[in-house]
Amino acid sequence: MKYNWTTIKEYEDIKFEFCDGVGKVTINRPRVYNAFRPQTVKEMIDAFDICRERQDIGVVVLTGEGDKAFCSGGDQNVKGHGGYVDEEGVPRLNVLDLHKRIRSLPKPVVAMVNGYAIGGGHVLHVVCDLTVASENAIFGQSGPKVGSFDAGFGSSYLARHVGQKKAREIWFLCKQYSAKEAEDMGLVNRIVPFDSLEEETMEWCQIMLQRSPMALRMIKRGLNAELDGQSGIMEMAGDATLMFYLMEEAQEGRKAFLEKRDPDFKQFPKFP
Ligand code: S0N
Repeated sequence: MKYNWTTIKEYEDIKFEFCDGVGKVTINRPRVYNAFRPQTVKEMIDAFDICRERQDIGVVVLTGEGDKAFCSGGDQNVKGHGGYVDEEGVPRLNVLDLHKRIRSLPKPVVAMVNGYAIGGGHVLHVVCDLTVASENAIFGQSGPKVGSFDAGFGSSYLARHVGQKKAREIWFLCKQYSAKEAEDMGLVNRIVPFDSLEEETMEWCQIMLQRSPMALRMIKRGLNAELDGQSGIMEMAGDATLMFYLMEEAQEGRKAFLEKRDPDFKQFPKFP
């Protein structure tokens, strides 16, 4: 099935499109197997910020262009002293900011893995909420082979998916794993033939779009909070405040202040 994707915003390194409640971010650097440079990451961060703001986007899909790679991690051509060097010559590791954006986005993010998810590209799918992969997808970390590592979400959150022993194996050996192996170790939610990848992913998105957005948001917050310490609690607490602001009880406090009277909180139930 073909989807009627419309462009949300034009970028140099990514495509950013919309269809039926779904925002799709596609890393568009197939010549380097969708490796990211600082510019790519900057554009993805911008697209994810737009996804956060737009009311008509309920779910975000992250993918790579073509049938070879989802993402092959940091672009080795621009790796310099202290990070990946941008146009101004500044070395950056701004992909970490993207990880935080994906994790704190109050909407589900689905990695649609269409080929290699390697190195920092593997970390990107690990950070997403769900992974739908094509049969030709290949997963793995390569850091210790090429002189990098991600001791953040790429390790600790990975271990939550696959367990400590397997996470250490993935990082220490830098082997590559088939889609089936990745599914067996809990890294992938669903595998489909390459030709059905977008259709299946969109089906999953449409199911989530039928669900309560606030319920999905709070589940994501709760699952994150367990791992994210004080910042995870802060995000969940922020949403609790948001919901409180929607209640008459909170509105009574504000109204009383503006009307220069004592608030009447006695009228509100004390749930057991
Ligand atoms: C993906 C691999 C296994 C595919 O192998 P295959 O099929 O043999 O194809 P190739 O001929 O190797 O590749 C095709 C063309 O694509 C280019 N290319 C592939 N990957 C990259 C890349 N990462 N950067 C630049 N170019 C790439 C090839 O050069 C080739 O081009 P031509 O035809 O012109 O020669 C295989 O390609 C592979 O192993 N790729 C490298 C994977 C890798 O090691 N990636 C980097 C790992 N490190 C990171 O990602 C660090 C990320 C990071 O910044 C970070 C920092 C702090 C905290 C967290 C992170 C994080 O996110 O991890």
